[in-house]
Formats: sequence, C-alpha cells, structure tokens
Amino acid sequence: MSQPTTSAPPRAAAGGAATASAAGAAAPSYDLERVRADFPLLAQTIHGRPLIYLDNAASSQKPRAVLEAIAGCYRDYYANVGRGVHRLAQLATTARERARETVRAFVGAAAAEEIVFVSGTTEAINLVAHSYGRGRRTGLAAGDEVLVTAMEHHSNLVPWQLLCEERGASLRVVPIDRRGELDLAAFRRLLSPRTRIVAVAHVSNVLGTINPVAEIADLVHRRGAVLVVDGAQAAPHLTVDVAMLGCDFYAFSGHKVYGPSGIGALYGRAELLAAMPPWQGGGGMIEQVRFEGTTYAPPPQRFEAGTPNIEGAIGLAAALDYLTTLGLNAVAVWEGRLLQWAAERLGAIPGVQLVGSARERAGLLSFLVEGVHPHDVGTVLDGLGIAVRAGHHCAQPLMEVLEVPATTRASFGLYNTLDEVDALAAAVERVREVFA
Ligand code: C6P
Repeated sequence: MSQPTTSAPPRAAAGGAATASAAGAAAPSYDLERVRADFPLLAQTIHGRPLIYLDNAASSQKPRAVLEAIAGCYRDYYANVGRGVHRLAQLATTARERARETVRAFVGAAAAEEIVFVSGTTEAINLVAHSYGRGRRTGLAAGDEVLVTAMEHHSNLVPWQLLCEERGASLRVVPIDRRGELDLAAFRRLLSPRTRIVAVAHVSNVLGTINPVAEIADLVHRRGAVLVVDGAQAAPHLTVDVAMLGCDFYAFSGHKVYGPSGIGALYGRAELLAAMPPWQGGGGMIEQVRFEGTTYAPPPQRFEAGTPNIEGAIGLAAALDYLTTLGLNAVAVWEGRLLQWAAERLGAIPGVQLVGSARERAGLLSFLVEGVHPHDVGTVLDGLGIAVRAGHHCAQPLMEVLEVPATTRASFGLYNTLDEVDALAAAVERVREVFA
C-alpha cells in the first residue's frame, strides 16, 4: 500500500477542532507565554538559534513543578518505601502512594490498586504479556490468537510475538486504510472465537490517528477477549478515562506527559490483576517467603518487585497535576490548532507529502520531502534549531505498509507556538532549496 496522504487538514483531538483560522494568538484562557515560562529548557539556543522543540512524541520537556518535585523528594524526604518504620520512610511511602492516587484519577480508574507503577509503556505491555499471557489461569494456549494493528509501535508488537512464539499462538494484524485509519470491517472479520488478546494503540506515533477504543472494546468483549491499550501517545493529548474507554489494560509513559523518564503506569482491571501471577520476584511483592514456597502480595505490589523509582512516581504525579491544572481540554484545543496550522503550512509546500489523514488525530504530523531522505531533512532542521524525529519511529512494519523507509515527524506539545510552526514550514522550504 502506498502511504496515506492528507487531503484535508486534520481535525483536532478531544476538546474539538479549532474552527477559526489557525493564525493568531492562543485562546485567552490559555496563557501560552506563562506556560512556556514554566519550562526552563525551552529558553536555550541551538546552533545559535532559539530552540524549537518539535520532538514531543519521543519525549516532552519538563515544567519547573516536576523538577522541583523530584529535587524536593531527594532534598527533604528521600528514603526507601514500603519497608521502613522511620519517619523518612513513611513520608516517602505516603508520597508515592499519593502519586498512585493521582495516576488513578488521571486515567479514571476505580481504585488505586488498579495502578501498577512500571518503567514506561514498554514495561507495562511486557508485564501484561508475561503475566496475563503466560498465567496459569489466564495464559494463552496453542491455537489461540492475539490481534494487533498495522500501526503498532514495536513495544506493542514484539512482546506479543514473543508470547505467540512460545505458546504456539498466532498473531493477526488489522490493516489500515488509505487515510491511516483502522479498517474496522477487517477488524470485525479478524476477531474470532480464538482471539484472546487485542492490543491497540490509542494514538499512532507515526500517523497521529486516534483509534476508536470504546468501539473496539465493545467488539473485543463480545468475543470474550481482553483489550490492551497502548496509551503512550494519547496520555499527553487526550482526556483518558478507562471506564469510558472500556479497556482492560491501559499503559502510558511519564516522559511523554511532561514527567520524568523511567516511570510509567499500567492500569489493569482489578479482577484481571487479581488473577495474574507475578512476573518478577524480589522484595516488596511477597506476602510470606519460605524455602518451601512463597505467597504473593495482592496487586499492585505483586507486580512491583524491588526498590521502585520513588522520585519518578512523585515527579510523574507533579506532571499530571500540571496537565490537569492547565486543563486537558484547553491543551487539546490549542494542540489541535497547532496541528491544523502545521498541516496547512506544510501541505502547501510543493514536493511535501503529509503522511496520514485520519479524521481524528492528535499531536503529530509525519511528512516526506520529495527526493530528500528524512534523516537529511532532520539534519537541516537541526541546523536551524528545530528538533524533529526522522526515521522509522520504532514502527518498521508500518513503514513497510506505507512503502517508505522512514518519515520526518514534527510532534507538538502544550508549549509550542504558531510562530514555531511557521518557522518549521520555512525550514522545510529551505530543505527543498538546499537539495534542489
Ligand atoms: N515512542 C517515539 O518517538 P517507552 O519507550 O516505553 O516510553 O514508550 C514506547 C512506546 C510505545 N508505544 C508508542 C505508541 C510509542 O510512541 C512509544 C514510544 C517514541 O515515537 C520513542 S520510539
């Protein structure tokens, strides 16, 4: 299949599309200057030019609130958690459990026990594949099927391949259409009585497509399977409500939601987590250990062996508080406007092809410049102070479907400006001149 092309500007994510012209200042309720002032790193220059950071889908920058929360933990109340009776240990444990409650509220889970701290989306999905996928009560058998989509990141693909290989199960792939949307008719056909697990990105990290998770959940549950949602690219842009989405598992990473790296969260439905065995053994995940055998702590501790990323959880909570205070709807409206403006500006440049034209999109824009390899595009943009990502974006099978080796990707965050989008468009025009 050749790459999906953009014929119309994308619609904004949750929160509604920007209806007015994309040019102009942010809505009065959204104080962009103040937001930018919260992120110290943005003030720097790169190669003598003001930094324009458009690689937010890889990792976003951190507001002062997050930096201070991490520093405060180390400075004022750091100790190991869940073990000590002393004052500092209690303070650190309480702060981490408060962070768990913040994550619970952020994703709309019913109970904090449904939130497992992990190192990120990759670990969250591996946890489900190992524990649910190989569990005595829940695990896959020969002949079972796992359904993924053609737009998955390697993190939501390789763990399922490993599981299928080990268990004699089959991996099925839902195709996408020319817009870069899931082919739901094919999805329905591929769901079978043998389907046990369906794993889907909420938002594609290459196409920006927002997948209809609630609709998918309904189909999956009618077949008696479970739905694992990779929320890595959704959590920074959309209001996530696992109850409304109806998913069984939801994974996201801290470093993409303006929080620290090395921390993330897995939401798992309580009765599923309760039925799942540990996937790693060690301190903190046990009830009673004897040489003859061990009994395990209930979730979420059952899945959190060893000393955790304490300051990471606290930093993550600070990031989620920051996002919530700004308001995810306001953020989505602003980012929708950036995306729409970027699609209009880049789409108008001769020789530039936008990749993906899903009707519901969030956060990012992939594109190709005729006759120029994406790595060269990225290098020229870097020389102009603009950070984008160029490559296969850890989605090699999708690149094969699109019949391209790579794309250049501009991904937006809550602090980007329309002027930065204009600078990106001017820089891409410059790329065309350099390689003419
Ligand atoms: N995508 C990107 O530039 P980790 O590395 O575990 O925090 O997230 C993995 C991951 C999983 N799913 C999706 C949809 C993702 O986009 C990512 C990370 C980055 O697109 C780095 S490859």
